[in-house]
Amino acid sequence: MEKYNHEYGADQIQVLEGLEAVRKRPGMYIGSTSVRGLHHCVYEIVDNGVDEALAGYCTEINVVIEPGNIIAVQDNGRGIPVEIHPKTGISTAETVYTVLHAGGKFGGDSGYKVSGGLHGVGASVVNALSKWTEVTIERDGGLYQMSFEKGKTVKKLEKIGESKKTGTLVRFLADDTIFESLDYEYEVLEKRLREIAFLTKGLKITIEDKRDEENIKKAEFCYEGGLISFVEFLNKNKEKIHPTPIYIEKNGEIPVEISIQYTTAYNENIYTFVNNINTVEGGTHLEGFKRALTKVFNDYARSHNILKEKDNNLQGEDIREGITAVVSVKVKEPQFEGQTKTKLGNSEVTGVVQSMVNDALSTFLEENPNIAKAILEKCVSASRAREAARKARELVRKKNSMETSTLPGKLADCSSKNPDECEVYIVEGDSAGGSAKQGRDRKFQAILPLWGKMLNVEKARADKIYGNDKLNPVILAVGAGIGPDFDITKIRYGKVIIMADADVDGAHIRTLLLTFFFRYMRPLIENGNVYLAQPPLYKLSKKGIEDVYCYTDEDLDKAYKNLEEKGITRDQLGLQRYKGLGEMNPEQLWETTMNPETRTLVKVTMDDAIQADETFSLLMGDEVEPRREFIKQNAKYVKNLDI
Ligand code: 1YM
Repeated sequence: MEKYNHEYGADQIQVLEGLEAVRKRPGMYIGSTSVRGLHHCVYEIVDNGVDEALAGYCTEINVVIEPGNIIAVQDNGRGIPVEIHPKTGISTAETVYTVLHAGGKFGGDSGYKVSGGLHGVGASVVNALSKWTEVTIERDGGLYQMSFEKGKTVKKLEKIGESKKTGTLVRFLADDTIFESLDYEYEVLEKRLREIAFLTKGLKITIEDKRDEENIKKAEFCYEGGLISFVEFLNKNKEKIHPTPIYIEKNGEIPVEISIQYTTAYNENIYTFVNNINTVEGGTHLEGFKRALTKVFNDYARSHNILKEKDNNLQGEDIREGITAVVSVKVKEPQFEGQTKTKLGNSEVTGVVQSMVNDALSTFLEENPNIAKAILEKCVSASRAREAARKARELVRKKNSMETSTLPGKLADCSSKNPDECEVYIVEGDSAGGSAKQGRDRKFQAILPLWGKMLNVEKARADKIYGNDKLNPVILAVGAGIGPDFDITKIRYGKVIIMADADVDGAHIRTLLLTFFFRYMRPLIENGNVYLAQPPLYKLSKKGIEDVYCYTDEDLDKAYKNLEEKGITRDQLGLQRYKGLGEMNPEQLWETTMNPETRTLVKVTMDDAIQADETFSLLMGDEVEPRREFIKQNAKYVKNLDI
């Protein structure tokens, strides 16, 4: 066995100071110490395997969540180099795991790294933020291992056996004194790994959650179609305008890869990635794509007489109606801007994407006139609908401004007129609305009951939304207009609270309202004005003790245990399960769900809204199977699936 000798030299002391800095200010390196940051650690390690795949040496990455929230990531690449690194005097592998920002710089002849986490940090940061890390490398016929605690080497890289294979296995336990929680969400990791598989054509990625041995979850992703498969996946429940997604790519200085497919939906879904990172806030690549799209389709429409001389040009939004697209670019030195650092700032990218799409897409359209015609028909009808929507909006605006004093008939308004202290509960159903009206504090709480079948925002264009009799009360009550006219400074309530049953119908109405706010009153969500009320699921009662309300099944278990400790057994307790808000009397509703002193409100984030928007087409689509599946996964307490 060979062992690398070492003494702490000046370099090593610097290393320790570097890792100490990571532990002192983890947020600076990993974004946050919430579950988001926790998941980020997994991505950092996976990214090293993805880089190896992009370099052409790795075909498979396996991720396992082991019992105790230990993460194991294994790839079948070349294995991290094991020889002594000339600069640090320790093995390259140890260098990668202990020197901040080591990454590819130590990698010798490999090109630039295109994958890589949001914050450009790597293995050493994950190592610094872990209770322990263990790295096993198969390379050059040997099996090597090293381990660390809180980033410090406790076992130097050592050859522990022979191996004919090559690859790297990293296992780590994130430090629970740094992260708020170690509860990895399987679904979140699964979604991201699927995304990486789509973006890395041919790479096989597996995930397995072994934490609960009675409920082991696993998935395997490998897409030979790359972005085409991605778009097919995104559109799987939608009606398509052309059967196969369009695919264009260019492998220049800044490689660009794009896939596009139009559907009969009315919204646009453009996902953009830079070095495999989802740039949720868009940026220069998206800008270039949109500009080219608008130009190519207008040029085509003019030259093929679909737009006559007297016609106005189609607008960008007309051309993006119903589009699903994925834009993926690789940039050597990406600059990330924006609130969540997910907006590409490199200005040189706009022109590169724009000219590539100009060339490739116009060629595609010339070669596929039937597809071009089908898409342009949709664009032209979108442009007519936009004009109709503008007129409808104007009508609503006129009508609403003439009737400023006429609030919706069903609204029970509050007496205060100060938006900062006012809140409106949007309540599902008349009976719950009745209880809420009686139970509220009428000084600052308004109640707006909704009833009947809501408009399906997914299947209606903007012109049908303005003036719709189910949505108009919401628009009037909020009081700040809609769509491009929405003015956040005019909102009548600082809190818009959705109060719906904890069942399938409730989930449905919540998703629907969130989608509506997301698409037509987005600043309301961005500004943090939208909330979800949390009505209890159960009540435990017994003469002589105060009622105990439980909001989840876990709450109920805890409550039983607490009461047992006080000598009260289960069979002494009455259990009421609330099937709906309507079953609560006004006092109960006030106490559990409306009283600011005792209630829990969940603030809706943009992430929630995006999720709702994505869920929406699933829930509202014509196909029953995905809807049943969604509801099974999201409404565990629903016993009879009557859908
Ligand atoms: C499960 C995590 O880290 N795989 C991995 C990492 C490296 C290599 C191969 C690699 C890279 C290069 C040459 C190169 C890394 N090497 C380095 C460094 N999987 C995982 N697989 N040979 C092997 O980039 O030239 C950093 S990461 F710096 F040592 F080269």
